[in-house]
Amino acid sequence: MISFQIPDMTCGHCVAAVTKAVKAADPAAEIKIDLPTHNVQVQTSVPREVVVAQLVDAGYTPD
Ligand SMILES: [Cu+2]
Repeated sequence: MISFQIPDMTCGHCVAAVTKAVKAADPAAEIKIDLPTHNVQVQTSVPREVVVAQLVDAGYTPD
């Protein structure tokens, strides 16, 4: 399980974009997003930096 804070994820569109980015890194990933706290939890077998790279590509700044 890896976890990110994404402060610039602020609405439903962002949730969809973040989900899509994570799925691009790992189509089998399980994603839990809590929008009010900007927290994203990902159950995946790919390295954290691979997921981060996709999120950055999508225009977000995961922490
Ligand atoms: Cu948004």
